[in-house]
Amino acid sequence: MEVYSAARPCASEFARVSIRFLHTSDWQLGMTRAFLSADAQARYADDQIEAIRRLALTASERGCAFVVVAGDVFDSLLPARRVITRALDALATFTVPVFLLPGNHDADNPAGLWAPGRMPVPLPPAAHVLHDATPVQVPDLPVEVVGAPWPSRKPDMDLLGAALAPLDPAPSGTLRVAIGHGAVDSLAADPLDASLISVAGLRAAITSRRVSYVALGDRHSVTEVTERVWYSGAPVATDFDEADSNKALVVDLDPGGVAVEPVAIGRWHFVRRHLDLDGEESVRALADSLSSLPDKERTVVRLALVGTVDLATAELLDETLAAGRDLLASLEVSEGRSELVVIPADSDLASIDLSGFASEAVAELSRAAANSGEEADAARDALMLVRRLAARGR
Ligand SMILES: [Mn+2]
Repeated sequence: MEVYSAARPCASEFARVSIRFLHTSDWQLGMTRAFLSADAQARYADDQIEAIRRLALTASERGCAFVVVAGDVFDSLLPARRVITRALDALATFTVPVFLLPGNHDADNPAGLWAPGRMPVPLPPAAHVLHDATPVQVPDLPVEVVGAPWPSRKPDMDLLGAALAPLDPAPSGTLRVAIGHGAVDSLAADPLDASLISVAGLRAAITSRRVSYVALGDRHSVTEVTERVWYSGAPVATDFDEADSNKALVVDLDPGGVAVEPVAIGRWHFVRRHLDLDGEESVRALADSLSSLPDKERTVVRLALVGTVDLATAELLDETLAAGRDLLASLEVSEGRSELVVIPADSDLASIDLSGFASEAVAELSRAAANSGEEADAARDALMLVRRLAARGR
């Protein structure tokens, strides 16, 4: 393959070729999350678009010669028009070539957005969609990229392995960057998945100099598979259990080595806490830990609560959760994982200063509240209401 026209360097110059590029993936544009309120969802969508501009800025500030996006640029096959238009507008801020790979979420097929005529506005000139596995010359650089786009959501083969197998070794002095999407077999949850990427195959491709670096997408956390095979993780966190998202990778590559530096992009956080509540002190500790969270309006919290608490503690918990919901992107108490029992204590009832008929009613409610079931729940709610009314009367 003829890769240059003018000013072709001699072989000894080729040997010194060194290149810096930005590796990102899993933008998941258009993703919606059921647990986000409407305004938090809008903030998330805005931040995903802003992350594209931030990637462009990072590429230019860090002197990256090009950018690879290793799949799942969009979260669905055919996202809303507005999602695409905003994405393309942000893509136009890149000043270097950007190679976009269709992944499992945004597979390249006739029903998808990458099909001819589907884009509501033209792609910016810097953006190149990898529709097949033909090596593509990066303009003006001794670098080729070769991608393995997903034609469907469930391919029955190792697409990246198939893309790299027929390649000749990269011409001397040319660096070749492979771009793939999907789980590698060494980290797979399902070892029988036919689409798994063979790590042995990638190692063989690197050893035989068919490729110098493999840029992967699919895992949303920065993950080193081998020295020259990395997942970049998502630039904006998408879910719980992502150990290291909100990043992209600045990659320095030369024939002799590679240096990979994760850089911060996004600011969304997904936090899970399991708490054993036993009194007001434990709820105050929860309140403190919620109020010390950074980026609250971009933080999703899911609590699992267990323990036995009195009415005063349950009231404080309700207030704490209400305040948390005002500030956080989302605050949920996981129903399946929570087992919080509210049992009125004598101290709860002592604060209710009632006499006669009303006092007998409270005593009856408190007996009912000690049981379990719907009636007991109603009795506890009634007691909390009485406590609030009594407190207001004081
Ligand atoms: Mn993904």
